[in-house]
Amino acid sequence: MRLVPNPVLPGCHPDPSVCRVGEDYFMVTSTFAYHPGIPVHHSRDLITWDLVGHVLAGASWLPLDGSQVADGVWAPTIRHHDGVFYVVFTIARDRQGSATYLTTASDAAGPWRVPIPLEADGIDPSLFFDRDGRAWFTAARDATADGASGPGEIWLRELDLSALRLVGPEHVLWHGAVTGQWVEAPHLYERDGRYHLVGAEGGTERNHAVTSATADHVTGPYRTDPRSPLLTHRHLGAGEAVQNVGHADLVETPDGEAWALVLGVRPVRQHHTLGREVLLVPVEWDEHGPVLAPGSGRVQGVRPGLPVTTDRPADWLSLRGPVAADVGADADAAGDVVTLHPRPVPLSGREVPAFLARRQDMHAFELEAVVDTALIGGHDAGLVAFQDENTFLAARVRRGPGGCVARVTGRLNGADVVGPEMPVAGEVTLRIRSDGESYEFRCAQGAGERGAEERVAGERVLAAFPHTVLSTETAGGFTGVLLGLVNEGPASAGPLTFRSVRYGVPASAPDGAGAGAHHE
Ligand code: 6LW
Repeated sequence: MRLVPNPVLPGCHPDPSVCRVGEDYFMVTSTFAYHPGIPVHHSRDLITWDLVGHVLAGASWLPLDGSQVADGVWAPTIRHHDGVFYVVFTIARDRQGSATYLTTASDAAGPWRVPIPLEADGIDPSLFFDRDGRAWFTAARDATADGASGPGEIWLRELDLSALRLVGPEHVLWHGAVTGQWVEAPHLYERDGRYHLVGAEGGTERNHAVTSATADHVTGPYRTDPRSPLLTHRHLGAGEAVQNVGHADLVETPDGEAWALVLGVRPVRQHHTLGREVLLVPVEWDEHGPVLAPGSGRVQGVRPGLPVTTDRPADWLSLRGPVAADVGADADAAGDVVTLHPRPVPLSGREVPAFLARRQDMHAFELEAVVDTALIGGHDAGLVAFQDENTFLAARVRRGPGGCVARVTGRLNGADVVGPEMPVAGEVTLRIRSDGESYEFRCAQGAGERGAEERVAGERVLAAFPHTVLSTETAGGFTGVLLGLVNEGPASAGPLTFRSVRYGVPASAPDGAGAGAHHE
C-alpha cells in the first residue's frame, strides 16, 4: 500500500467529501462565512489537489450578511450521477443547521445552479445513488426518539431526482456507535448488496472518530459495526502530530483500491492554527465493511512538528460576500499587486469588511506587503491574521494628526488589542512572520531589498504574540487562521494598492523547514 504525504490539502478545509468520475476525483470542503463558498479541488491521484472552481460564486452565491464566521456553509457532500454533479450542504446559524440546499452542475468547475432549499433539518447532508437508480438523502440531527442511545441521529429520505425534492417516508437509521455521543457526517455506500453507513462521533475535537453501521436494506435496520471506531487518534496522546481525526468520505480508484479522505489538525503545543485539514487514508474492505488505515490504524505520512511547505496559488477569500478588489502579478517585484476598495466595516462586525485573505497552510510562514503612505487618507489598512470576528490581529497604517503611524490593532477573544505606534513615511513594508509558535507583526521603512536575509534588515517588531492566541483551542469556532489584507475606511478614501504581496516560507527558516511534503 502506498504511503502518502499528509495532509493532502493543508489549511482550513474541513469536512472533505469526494467523488470520482472516470479517472478524475473532485473534492469539496466547508467555507463557513467566507466567499466564494465551497472550493472544488480536482485530482488524478488523490494526493495532488488543484482548485478548479467554487460551488457558491456569482449567481449561485447565498448572502451570509450577519453570519458569524463559524456559521455559514457547513459540510458539503459531492456526488456524480448520470452526467450530473450534485452538492448538498447546510447553512448554519448560531452553530446549528438552519437550512439545507442542493445544487447541480454539468462541470464540477462550475457554473453551479442557484441552490434550491430542501425540506430537511439538521446538518451534514449527504446523497447516495443506489444501483436501482434511486437517490437517498441522509443527514444528522438531534435524536427524535425518547431513550435513544445517542443525542444525535442519522435519518434518511428519498430524493426525487426530477423534482429535486425529498419524497416518501422518513427513516431514522442510527444513533451512533458510542452511547451518549452525537453522531454526524453520514455517508452511505453499497458493497456486495450490503449498505454501510459511515459517520463521525465524539465532536470535531480531540475525541473525533469515524464509526459505522451496516444493513441489508438501505432503509435499515442498521447495526453498529462492532469494530467502531474505525479510525480515531483520541487514544494516541498529546504527542501525536495529527489530532481530531474523523469525518470520512470513501472513494474507490478505477482499479478497485479504496481510500478515505478525513479531517484532522496538526497542533503545535496542543494548539492548532491551520484549521482542520484534509488527510488521505488507505481503506480495505472485508466481509464486515471498511477497515481504515489497515495495519497501522492511524493517519500516516505527517512529519511531526514541522510544516508542509506549500506554494499553492491563493484561493482569495472575503467575508460574508464579495468585495471590490483586483489581484494581479506585481510587474516590478515578486508577488501580487492587490487593490482593495475601502469599506467602513470593522473586522469585528457582522457585515462585509474590506478584507481579502488566504488560508494559513503552513506553521512557519511570512506574509508581506508594501504600502505607500502618501496614498493613506482615511484608511486604516494593513496585514491581518484573522481567526474570526472576535479574534484577529492586524499590522495597520493610518494617518494621525502628526503624520502616518503603523501599529497593531485587533481583538483576542473579544478584548481589544492596541499596540504602540511607530511613525512612518513614504513606502512601508509590513510583515507578519511566524516560526509556528508565534505571530510577529513587523514594519520597515522603505520597500526593502527583495533578496533573502536583507528583507528583514531594519525592521521593527510592532508586536508579537504566542501562536496559541489565534488557535481554535483558544478562540473556539470551526475555522483556521486566514492571512491577508484589510482596508477599513470610508468609500471616499478611495482604493488602496498593496504591492509585493508575498506569502511563503520565512526568509531565515531553518534548513529543511520548507522542504515540502515527504514520505516517512
Ligand atoms: C460540521 C460537522 C462538525 O458540519 O463541524 O462537529 C461542522 N462537527 O460535521 C462544521 O465543520
